[in-house]
Amino acid sequence: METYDQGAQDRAQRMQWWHEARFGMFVHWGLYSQLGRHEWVMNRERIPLAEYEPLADSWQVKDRPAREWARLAKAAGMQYIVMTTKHHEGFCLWDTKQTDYNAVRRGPKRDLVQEFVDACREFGLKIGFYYSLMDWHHPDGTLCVKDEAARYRFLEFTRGCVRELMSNYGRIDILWYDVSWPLESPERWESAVMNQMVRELQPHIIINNRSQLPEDFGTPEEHITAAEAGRAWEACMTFNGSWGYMPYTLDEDWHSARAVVSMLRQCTAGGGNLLLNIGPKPDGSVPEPAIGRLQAVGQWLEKYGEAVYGSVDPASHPQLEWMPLGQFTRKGNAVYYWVSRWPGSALALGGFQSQLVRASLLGSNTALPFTQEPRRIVIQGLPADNPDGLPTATAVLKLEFASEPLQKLGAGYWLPEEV
Ligand code: FHN
Repeated sequence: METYDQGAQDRAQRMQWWHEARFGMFVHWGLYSQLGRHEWVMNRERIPLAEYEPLADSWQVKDRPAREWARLAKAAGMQYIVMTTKHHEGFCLWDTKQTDYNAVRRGPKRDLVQEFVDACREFGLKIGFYYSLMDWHHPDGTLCVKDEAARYRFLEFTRGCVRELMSNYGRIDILWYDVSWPLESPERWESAVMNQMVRELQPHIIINNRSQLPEDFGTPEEHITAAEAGRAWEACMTFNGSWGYMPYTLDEDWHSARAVVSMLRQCTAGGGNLLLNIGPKPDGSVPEPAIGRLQAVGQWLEKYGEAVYGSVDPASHPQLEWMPLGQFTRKGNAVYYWVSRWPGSALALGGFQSQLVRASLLGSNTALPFTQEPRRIVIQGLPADNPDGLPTATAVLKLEFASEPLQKLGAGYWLPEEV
């Protein structure tokens, strides 16, 4: 059955900023952060509700930690933040009338969503709300799958929560649904009705695919896989294997700044976005391993961001080949070669059939001397050492061609079709 796509008409216009933003911060923060054993701890350890609920009163939060996240996101070159307003545990971080199990009535005695929104606006970041449809705390959260009255009550609760989030905090840019267990179809969730309400309340909003409707973008998780041409997508990735705070990790468990740059290249090359997660400590502080890494990524983006931000073209069409010293992204007739293994003062690229007009190192606008034969470009005048130092050690060359760049390198050598 063809699903009515209510956001189709103005999707390109609504999503232009999001595509050009490329890079966002994901924040998983809730009662589970106090236990430090992953955000699924309640489920995986089958913690009795009587033992888990008191976490709502013991949760102590420092003064406005969201300003720390926003400042770091800005420094990292991130353009938007998506924060958990309610995760599977069912605890609401905002001033909701749907349940007393919330951060204003219990523990922090503050509207943590309001603080998050204020911080994003202070630092000029777009605002995303994560909302878990699955709810382990609500009495109808499981019953809804086999009891029609329970499903009605649970959908009233769900729509009530989403309506509050879309009505009480000003302009919200992204709605990031998650885990639509246990109802098995968008019809049973009545997702189209709910998302129509969302779009009426927030006409410019961008909605992900996890209310069981495709909506505006796909969400590959913990892997970077480009969607089919024309479909927006955002890879969401943990920093250390856990979305929620997890102190039981080694430094080696955290993706390096160099790995994050590589993720950015994969996302950019496929025309997608990267949503990289931090799991703040219970008081809201950012785990130390994330801070240095994100600052290094931000310094890299200050120098090489031209290859990442803005409108990009898939590096897979027309064909650009895999190369041993680096990998490509593309904007029209310009190709960006992200060199992660520096060759020294000269660099050769085989197989380009388009006329190279200019070669330069991003970060210095100096044209580099080059030669181009039918199958081979050699760029000279490069620094002996990688101009991008540790920890990212990934410099970017910009190659401007006279026409759409086309590279062809068969498995053979000097084959006729390469001439
Ligand atoms: O179960 C959740 C998980 O805890 C986390 O929130 C991720 C983030 O995309 N989503 C679900 C797993 O797909």
